Amino acid sequence: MTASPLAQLQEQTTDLLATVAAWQTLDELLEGEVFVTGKRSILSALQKSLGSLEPEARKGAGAQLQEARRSVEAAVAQKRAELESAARIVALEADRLDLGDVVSSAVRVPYSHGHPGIVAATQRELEDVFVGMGFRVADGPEVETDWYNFEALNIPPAHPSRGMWDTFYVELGDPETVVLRTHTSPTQIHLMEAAVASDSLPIHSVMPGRCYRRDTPDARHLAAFHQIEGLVVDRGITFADLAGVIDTFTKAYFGADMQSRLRPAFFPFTEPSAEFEITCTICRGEGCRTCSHTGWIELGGCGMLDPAVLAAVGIDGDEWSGFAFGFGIDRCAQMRHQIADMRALIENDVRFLRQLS
Ligand code: FA5
Repeated sequence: MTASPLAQLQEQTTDLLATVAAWQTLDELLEGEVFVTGKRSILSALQKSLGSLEPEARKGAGAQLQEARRSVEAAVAQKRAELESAARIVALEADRLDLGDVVSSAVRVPYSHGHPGIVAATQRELEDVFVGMGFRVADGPEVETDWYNFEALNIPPAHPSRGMWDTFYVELGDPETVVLRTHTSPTQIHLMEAAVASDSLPIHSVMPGRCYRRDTPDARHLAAFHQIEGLVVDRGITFADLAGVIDTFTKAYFGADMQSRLRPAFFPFTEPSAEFEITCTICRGEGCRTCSHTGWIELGGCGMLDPAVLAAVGIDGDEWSGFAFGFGIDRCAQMRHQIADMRALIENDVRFLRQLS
């Protein structure tokens, strides 16, 4: 009697199940499947060998073999599900988009700290220079009545000199005309009134601040710009004191080799008056578009206080005299940093701002 081909089915099935349990990847499963349950498997070979058995024995052996195949196929199906799920997790992990990584490694945005704007920084430097020369720093309102901006400065209504300042009006007439100050000179009036009221003359002060004019912006003008006003009221003050202050300031701020000059001019609130110019730093005096090819840049106006202004605030012009000046702060920044076009100061182009940080 021949031995049954299924004599070792139990061990063979255990081996097949161990093989399936050892697969670690889907590739191993796909490669090994054909040897475990496919045509080249021991199970298929046993199936074929059943033909040699007696019909009665074949029936029982067939049922045994069927059972063994079911258990191995179930183990393969479970292994496939496990490995597919693990592969999905690995793929998802690989595809995960970490936005933190993108920002820090791919884009590399540099962090930069802010810094004071060039005009604010210039204002501080100017204040420092004047404080070093014995001046105090004061300020005044940007919205002024017609009285402070014009009348107290010896500019009566409808006076032709009002054309020197193209004004933004906030309110017209009744009860008072209110304007955005066109210059820092009205602060002179506030300071002198306060000194008279508190009996605290003399005055040696500078007053920086923002001014507004209906000027069309160009290489040297903005509609909102900054001035620094200077005011000295004391006994025995002369034009030589004014010229000395301006010369000292020029050398201290722009450098000892810088040229400056005073040219006769007219302002209703000073007499005599002058315009204060320095060599254009863009072309070093050669002439360029910024200085309208003159080689000089006007920084401001100045002069001895007009007796009419002293009288308007109740200061005795026989006892006290004084001078005043007013410079453009943006103009100083422009000349100090050789900025050809003043509009660059307000365009907020970060490439320009970084150069001046
Ligand atoms: C005045 O404003 C007088 N208040 C100056 C003064 C003060 C004279 C005290 C006498 C005594 P002016 O209009 O020239 O003057 O302006 C003075 C300076 O302000 C100019 O030289 C320029 O540097 C600056 N400035 C004037 N307008 C503008 C503008 N639109 N944009 C930028 N800077 C300006």
